[in-house]
Amino acid sequence: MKVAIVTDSTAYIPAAVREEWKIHMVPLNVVFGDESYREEIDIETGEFYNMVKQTEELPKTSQPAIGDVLETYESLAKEDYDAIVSIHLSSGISGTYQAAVSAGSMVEGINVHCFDSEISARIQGFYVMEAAEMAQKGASVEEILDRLQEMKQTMRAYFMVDDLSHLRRGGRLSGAQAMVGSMLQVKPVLHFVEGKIVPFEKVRTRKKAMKRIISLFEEDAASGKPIRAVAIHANQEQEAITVKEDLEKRFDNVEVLTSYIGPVIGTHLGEGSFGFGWYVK
Ligand code: MYR
Repeated sequence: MKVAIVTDSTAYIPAAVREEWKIHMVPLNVVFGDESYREEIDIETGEFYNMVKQTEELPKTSQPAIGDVLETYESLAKEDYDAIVSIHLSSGISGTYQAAVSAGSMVEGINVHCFDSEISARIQGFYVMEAAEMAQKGASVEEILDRLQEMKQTMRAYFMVDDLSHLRRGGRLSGAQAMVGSMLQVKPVLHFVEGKIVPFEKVRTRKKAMKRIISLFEEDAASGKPIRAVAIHANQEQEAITVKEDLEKRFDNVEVLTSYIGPVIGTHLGEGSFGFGWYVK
């Protein structure tokens, strides 16, 4: 069986890796005024953070048009694929997954199976890479979807933002409306519950929030189980590298990648945010 793997730009899998693993990508858009940029195609991450510093009007984001997703599926239907597995950022924060489901119901000649990662960024990318590796080995759709569900059982992620106003402005912070005013003064540790972003714990400083996130990981790492993790930065690469090196030195059962928060997720989190995600391999 030949299964095509599709994802969206917010998995932040670099172009060279996508090419090597035949991962097809549908971009979300970041919009500055009247200009719309397709993430990972028209705009680089570094360029995005510079633009945010230089413009007064803050950017907005938009999901891919159903027509664009459909075009991707139609071109795969014309190739020799038997089915498509399409993996997307959480349906609780974006309409992208729903757009994929709609496009999947319209395309002719191929079945599309959409997977809601209930997360985003390179943590979503963990699912994409696993699916791509399995697809290259000839796994069936059922085998791939079963494995993705299995991964979800141990997948954990926490993140912090330097300035909560971005998340509040974009309306992506749930379950904390009464707390939001007071939380603007703190650096809350956030996480996803049922696909939505909710506060996990209130912490006073950025340093303490980072420490708390890492301590949550250390609890799992201490089990000795083989763990794959990712440290995700928003324009502060050295911080992610330092976290990776420190953890890999201390835990020999742990592999830590580093990745970035690109324009679309960066619009909602802001520069200086930091995320950490992991699963038991
Ligand atoms: C859209 O316009 O459809 C895109 C909306 C994206 C919302 C992003 C909200 C923040 C996600 C944080 C992920 C953190 C992972 C460590």
